[in-house]
Amino acid sequence: MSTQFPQGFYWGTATASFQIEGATKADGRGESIWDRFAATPGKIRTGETGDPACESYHRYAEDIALMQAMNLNAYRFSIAWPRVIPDGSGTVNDKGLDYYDRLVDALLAAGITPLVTLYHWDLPQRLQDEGGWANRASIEAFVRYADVTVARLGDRVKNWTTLNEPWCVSILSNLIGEHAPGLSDLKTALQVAHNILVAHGAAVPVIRKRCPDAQVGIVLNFEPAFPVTDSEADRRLARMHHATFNEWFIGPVMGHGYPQNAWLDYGENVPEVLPGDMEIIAAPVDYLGVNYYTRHLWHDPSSSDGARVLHQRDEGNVSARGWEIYPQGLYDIITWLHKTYDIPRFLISENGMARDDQVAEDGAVHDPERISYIRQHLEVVLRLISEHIPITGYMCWSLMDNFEWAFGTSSRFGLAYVNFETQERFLKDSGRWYGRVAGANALVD
Ligand code: IFM
Repeated sequence: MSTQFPQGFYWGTATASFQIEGATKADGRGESIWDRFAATPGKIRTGETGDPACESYHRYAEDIALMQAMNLNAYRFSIAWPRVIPDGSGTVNDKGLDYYDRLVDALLAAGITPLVTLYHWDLPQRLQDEGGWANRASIEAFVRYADVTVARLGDRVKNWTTLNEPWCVSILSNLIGEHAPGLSDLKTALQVAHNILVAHGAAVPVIRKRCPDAQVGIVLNFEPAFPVTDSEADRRLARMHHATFNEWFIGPVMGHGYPQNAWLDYGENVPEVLPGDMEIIAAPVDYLGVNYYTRHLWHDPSSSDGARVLHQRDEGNVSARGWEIYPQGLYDIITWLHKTYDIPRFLISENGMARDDQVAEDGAVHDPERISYIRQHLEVVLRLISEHIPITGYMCWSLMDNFEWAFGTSSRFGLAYVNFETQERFLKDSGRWYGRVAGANALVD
């Protein structure tokens, strides 16, 4: 198999506004649900807030220099809605948009294509006070925010993603409660999941109208699920994970609706769906962003007596987050998506590894496990491309260590190391290696 990637392949990294920008009160930015959540004692493992994060609001030129040092030709980042419309639905804050103007111009001047995500979780707090995504008013507010933002940047930004990981926005944030706003209610979570998909679908034509030559898509996170044994209980758990985690989001977006098994299982908690919603959600997209990190194994010990073991977690092969490293899962997910849905193009919009990085005596960060992780996943990408599946690029999560949500700065994913005391950033071994790969447009040693 060739180690060469197609010409024009996007080599990049991904970040999100709240995770890197800092400056949470600068230039009229409003409060987001993550400001409120992070300021609540006990919510963030290391007790940090979004300030200073990586101070990218002021240090974006340093970030771009890192990208240039890695020969990257694309950058996936998100826009902070509360910078653009501080209370979510009221006055537009030009100073917030000015920041993204500067960032986009600097990226283009460096030969780096901006891939912009409109919503990576920093909902304006005022909208949450009015019910958040469970309130349909947020849909309208999001569409207006998308319109305003694309109107300003659409002359230069041609790649637009509506949302990042609606599973996290809904289930992780409103049922599991690990993310802002930190609720624990299934009915709310499912209504959030539905409304945010409607917001995605409603924004797609608005983005196209403002930017007729735009490529518009959505980013979903996927996890293939496997039963540990061949017991019916384990198989059912794996099936339901697939339905609720994967199909629940991609199904409606691609016009297949919600998976019936999960819909029945959710019983009276299913969301209210208004006439026309499913058609809105299924607005045609140009690409699907796939975020992939790990697989999920399911086991019910109480009903697996005598059952044959099918899949076992490889305990010696996990990241610092405890996520099993399973590159084959990326192959499984993309081939399943390709066969099941009519998806024009794929972008690997996130993939990367948390590691307990330490600065060595020689002043460098040696992270061979991360290199191996990325290499194995890039081998899968090459295999998929050789099977004629259109994959346009690979965005490593992440450009640099950053504010990893409930884990604060304790969970490092960066290709660049960040000293959070001094804000000094420099490439780890993985960043240098990734730069050689991007420069050669091929999987090199
Ligand atoms: O940091 C997150 C990112 O914001 C969304 N996808 C997963 C990453 C690692 O947890």
